[in-house]
Amino acid sequence: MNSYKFRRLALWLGVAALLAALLACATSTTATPTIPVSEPINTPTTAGGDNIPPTTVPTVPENTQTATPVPIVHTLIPGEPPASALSEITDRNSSTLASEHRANGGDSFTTNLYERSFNANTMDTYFQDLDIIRTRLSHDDQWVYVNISLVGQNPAGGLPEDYGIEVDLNVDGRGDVLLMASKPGPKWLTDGVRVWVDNNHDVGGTHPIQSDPPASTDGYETLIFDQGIGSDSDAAWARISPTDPNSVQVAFKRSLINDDEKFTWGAWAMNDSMLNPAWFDYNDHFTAADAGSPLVELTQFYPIKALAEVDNTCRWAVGFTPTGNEPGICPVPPTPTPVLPGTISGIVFDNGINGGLVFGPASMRISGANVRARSGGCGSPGSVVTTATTNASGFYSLTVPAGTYCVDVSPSPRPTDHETGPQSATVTNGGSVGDVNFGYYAYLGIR
Ligand SMILES: [Ca+2]
Ligand SMILES: [Ca+2]
Ligand SMILES: [Ca+2]
Ligand SMILES: [Ca+2]
Repeated sequence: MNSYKFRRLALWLGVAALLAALLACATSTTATPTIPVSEPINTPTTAGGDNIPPTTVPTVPENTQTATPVPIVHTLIPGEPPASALSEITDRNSSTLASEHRANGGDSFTTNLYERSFNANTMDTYFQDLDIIRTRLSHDDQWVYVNISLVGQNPAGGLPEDYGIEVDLNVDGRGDVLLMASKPGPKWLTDGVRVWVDNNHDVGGTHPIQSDPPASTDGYETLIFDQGIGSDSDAAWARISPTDPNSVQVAFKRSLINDDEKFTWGAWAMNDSMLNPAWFDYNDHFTAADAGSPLVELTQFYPIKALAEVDNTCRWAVGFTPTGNEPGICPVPPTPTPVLPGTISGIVFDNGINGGLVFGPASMRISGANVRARSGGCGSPGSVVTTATTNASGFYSLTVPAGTYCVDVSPSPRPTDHETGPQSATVTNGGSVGDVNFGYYAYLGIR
């Protein structure tokens, strides 16, 4: 081998070695962490019309300076929501009046409540996949699950709109966390799921829930979770319910709301064009005239205009019983007064000969006497409600619901010629009437 050939061989060997080293280097820097997941994550799905590209974290491997997208790795995927709900909300179904181009109630612009599953201005297109009828929230140790049921799927199939919830952690009416999922697919995915918070506490403007436009606020200004990108890549997910094609399910980690156990929440469904976190509350961003109304009786505002293709629910409580005064809370049904038993009590006694009918220290107590309460006053008593037998101290106690009763001792325990007659007693709910005593004595003397 002459020196030229030797130099060329050496050059080729050097280039080959360099290439091998570069290859080894690139392979090692693009290896993804090997935390196992039980199913494919963050792959685009064709079901439900999902056209969201896979979420990637751009990284630049050392030495190569070539951007290699690395799929987000998930370590924890939501499971199945617990069977029992902690909190449920029903919402108006507007399909019944959709042919009349109007909502079935349930819309109150002034209090941030919308029932607008229609197109703007004409309201001649009704969107059943934007019409919430029921929502339920449950949680386990790790996750909060919300199921949002719509009237039906999109005519083209699936639920290709934006669905989510708003959480008011301190129950002041000012929403604190907004989670929205766009075009959920059949499996739990973080794709399309975003979470915003309101760090400067101006959602709802001066008066949360109440309308006070024009808004000079930024609403939910901070995006803390963007389709798997955030401090916790597993924080929030969505899917179409595997058991109900008309329901969207969202799941988020309880840590996302600081493991708060007392809050209010409500659900939203809207067209993507209407979702703007800076617009919360929508009745601050729009004026009533601009927004319009889906209620034909509000002739000044009907039909819906700028604020269209939106449905939401009133809010309900988790972890406490609402009083009805919480801002945005659903109507609280009046609590029926609990029915509490009351009592009528007294002593049955014998005052001997000429002893009168007043109970005193010398009275002899009669045990085993049968005391009864009949319904109504003694003017015209009704049937026997309850009876009691006097104890060794002559004492009796009748347990009765609130009402007026005629109380007497029957049969008479003493064959005497003087006795206390039947007595009327009125008992309030849970109240007690005492000293309804019955005495006996025999009269001896000149009549
Ligand atoms: Ca509805
Ligand atoms: Ca709040
Ligand atoms: Ca407001
Ligand atoms: Ca804000």
